[in-house]
Amino acid sequence: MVQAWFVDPYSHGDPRLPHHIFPPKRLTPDQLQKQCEALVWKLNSADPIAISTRIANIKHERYFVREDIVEIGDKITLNFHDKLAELYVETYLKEEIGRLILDGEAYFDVKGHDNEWIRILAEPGDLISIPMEVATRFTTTPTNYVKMKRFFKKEEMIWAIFVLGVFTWIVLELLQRRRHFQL
Ligand code: KMT
Repeated sequence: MVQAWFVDPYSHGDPRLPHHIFPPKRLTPDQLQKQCEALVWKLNSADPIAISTRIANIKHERYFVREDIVEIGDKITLNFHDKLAELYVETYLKEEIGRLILDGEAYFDVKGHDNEWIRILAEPGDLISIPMEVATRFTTTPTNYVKMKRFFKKEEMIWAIFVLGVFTWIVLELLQRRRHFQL
């Protein structure tokens, strides 16, 4: 089961530590979904075909059409600690994003309906989908490294611009031909 728990609002140390409240209060995936709409899946089958099928089903269910791979780490990211501080600032997504952890570890914090932070531990094989317009922030764990595949609902803007460009060109060409025949 993907691990999630309530964050202690009075604990202000290193964000990469777990920051459990005392005693710890954990959430099941169902409770997590009720509290903050985040969806989680543990893809831990030994069978790679079963995993690909589950990913394909989740992509289909959530309408994920585009994906990329990102990684962040103290050995590969320039100004790693500044970047981490930037990613820990509360933000709101413009669209739902799914993230499948490929390597390393991270925490995704999501604000629940009662305005308290909930921390999701993201480990290899975990797929976490955070909805749009929900407060969220990110940090690695003290392992200082994570690699993940992200899933998006929208095609990249560049494709939209390309398609619009081709469409405009076709319309202009047709108009020009029409004018040519009318002369
Ligand atoms: C994101 O989408 O920016 C993240 O998941 C943060 C970590 S990877 C740069």
